[in-house]
Amino acid sequence: METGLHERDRAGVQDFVLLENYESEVAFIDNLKKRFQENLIYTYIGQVLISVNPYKQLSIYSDAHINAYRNKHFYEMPPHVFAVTDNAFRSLIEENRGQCVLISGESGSGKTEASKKVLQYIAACSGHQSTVEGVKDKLLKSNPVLEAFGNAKTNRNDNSSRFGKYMDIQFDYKGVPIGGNILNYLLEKSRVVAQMAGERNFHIFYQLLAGADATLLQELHLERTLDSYNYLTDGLKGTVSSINDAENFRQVQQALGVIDFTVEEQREIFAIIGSILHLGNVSFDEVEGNAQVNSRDLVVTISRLLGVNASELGAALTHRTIDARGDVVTSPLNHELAVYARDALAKAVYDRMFSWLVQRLNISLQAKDTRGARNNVMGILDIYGFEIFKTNNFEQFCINFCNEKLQQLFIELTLKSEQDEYRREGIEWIPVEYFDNKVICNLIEEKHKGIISILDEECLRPGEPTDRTFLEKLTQKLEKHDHYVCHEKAPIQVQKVMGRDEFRLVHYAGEVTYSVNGFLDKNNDLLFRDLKETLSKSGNHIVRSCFPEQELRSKKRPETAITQFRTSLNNLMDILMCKEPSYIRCIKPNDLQSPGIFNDDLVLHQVKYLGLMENLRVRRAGFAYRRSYELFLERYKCLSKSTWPNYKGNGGAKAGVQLLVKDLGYTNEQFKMGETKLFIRYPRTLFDTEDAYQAKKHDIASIIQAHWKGL
Ligand code: AD9
Ligand code: MG
Repeated sequence: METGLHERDRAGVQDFVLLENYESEVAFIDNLKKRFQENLIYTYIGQVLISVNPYKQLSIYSDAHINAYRNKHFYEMPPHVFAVTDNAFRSLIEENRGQCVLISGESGSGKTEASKKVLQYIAACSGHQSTVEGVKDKLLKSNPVLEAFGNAKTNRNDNSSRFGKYMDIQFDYKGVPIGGNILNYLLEKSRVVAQMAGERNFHIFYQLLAGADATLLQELHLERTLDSYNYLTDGLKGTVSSINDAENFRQVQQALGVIDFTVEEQREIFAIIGSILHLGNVSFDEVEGNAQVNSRDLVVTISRLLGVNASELGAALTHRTIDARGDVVTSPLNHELAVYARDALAKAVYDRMFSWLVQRLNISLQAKDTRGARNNVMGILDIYGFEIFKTNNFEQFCINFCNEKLQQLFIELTLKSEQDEYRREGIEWIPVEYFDNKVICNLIEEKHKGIISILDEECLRPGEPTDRTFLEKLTQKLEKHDHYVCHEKAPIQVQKVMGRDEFRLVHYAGEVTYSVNGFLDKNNDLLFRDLKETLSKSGNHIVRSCFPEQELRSKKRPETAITQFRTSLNNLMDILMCKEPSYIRCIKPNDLQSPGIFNDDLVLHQVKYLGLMENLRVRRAGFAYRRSYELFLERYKCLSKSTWPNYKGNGGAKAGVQLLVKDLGYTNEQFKMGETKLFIRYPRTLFDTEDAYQAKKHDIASIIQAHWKGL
């Protein structure tokens, strides 16, 4: 662990604000690297925590570490996720201000691990009561369950979250956790039916096959061999060395028990997972253009597991009924459409079951007594980072849109609010330029004009809309936009690598080329009515509640996938906007998931798009630290005769601080007096004051000790 506040040579600086050459990217990377090599993975920019994934277990998360960070002021201890959490937690309890911890970074950078550390700290430090232990246990145990169903091995991360998660923890006025609530965002359900080379389906499928006992497997008609299931054979066949599926399955079962899932509910969940594995093996023959199910037995097995009628399921997999204003027509599907219907069924069942699971967790986490819980909420956001792949699809479009929104929030809450604070406090200073990505958010989501509106319009248009006609409309309407690049207008070198079915967006974090293939289908997210109807009558309670009958009766067209996503994101922004944010920016040091390797280029790219240089410039241009007069005076009053033991003059804390800083020898350049706060330009000044305070405290303690000894 770092020893002193300003040990800086070997270990670099622990707050970038202290960096001499703060405008240099090279110096920035160098500092991160120096620290990484010393296993110091955390560094601040003011209050923002930067975390570099060490890809190895460090002994910095023990109970002793938790205790060391408890109730300490932010900069008294080396940077740590515990310090950020402690700071947020204390603001929550002492000032009654709702908090949120926003964790961002690209895939594999350590967001989910960071979110678990936040939770670990909260569970250890918040109030204890026997009923509360239940709440804490449930909050902690929700993680393995969500990870089993929502995470998968990708080429970037063996435990990649394939959904976005926002978790609220509710506290009573004493700081005792009394409940929680989880919101889930856009599960990558296409993974259920197909995976890229080297990747896997969601963990739970492998866990079930490896960890279930013989009786459960028999009940589900499953065998342990992974090769038997088409939905598992696309990508990486088999197991992953870093993952123990069987052990994880036991943990999931145990966790489900703690979160009060009944035996029946657990049985139904695994029946659904089993049914999906079998569904992937259903194949079709085509006779005179009509699809026919190849194996009746398989359909019977699936129907038993899903609790539906076998012949009805067989018919629904090969037919489609359309209700056009009262004219009900049923027609057979061809082979291609039957495969489409089967996969759509697997995806829909899995996706809705996942949302059901979250809802069910929420019921279990619900606070029993919400008196006094108002405002006392701490949120933790762990959401997918910006993605640039070789081929980028609808999913990347949604994920990157989400990141634009979060960047917008970061600007609103950090860069803009920092500058607003100076204005409000009447502090003179020169504003810093930064790129405001609102223009890109608008390009995507503006009503009638943005990409989302154009996509939805095309999805709803009668006639024969296709991905290509969508692309044409996009280009027609947006070709003049600075952040939209179409094939025809692209610079020659870009054109060379861009297909005719692609468009490019200039995101704040870099340029991304999207292939329009599949945009319409994925946005329509169509599950044929026949299948919905069959499921709505299921004897499996979970399935039945996921496919309610009302949905069939509703005349309204269901909202498109992207519109649902936009609405849920905007709701999230509203939730976050009214809270005080803490930021954890995660960085991935290499692409190999290996310890000890620090790839400068890779890190620089992330530093740039996370906007860390801008963040530092704003922080440096202004004042590194600020404190309300009351807090500053209370802590350091012992350092001046004029304020010790109490300041008795007129003019309140502000006047007291004025005398105090004069006695401390602060120069005019080092500080400014705002309306309600003292602003200190360099952390060094504050460190010196803090050192003087520590020495004084020590002196006072020695005097008292000597006094008692002498008695
Ligand atoms: V993704 O967007 O969900 O694909 P994350 O969540 O950013 O991604 P994650 O937290 O899952 O990444 O971290 C990836 C792996 O890095 C973990 O499984 C750990 O093996 C490793 N890791 C991350 N943070 C730490 C840490 N603080 N200490 C040790 C870590 N290992
Ligand atoms: Mg994650």
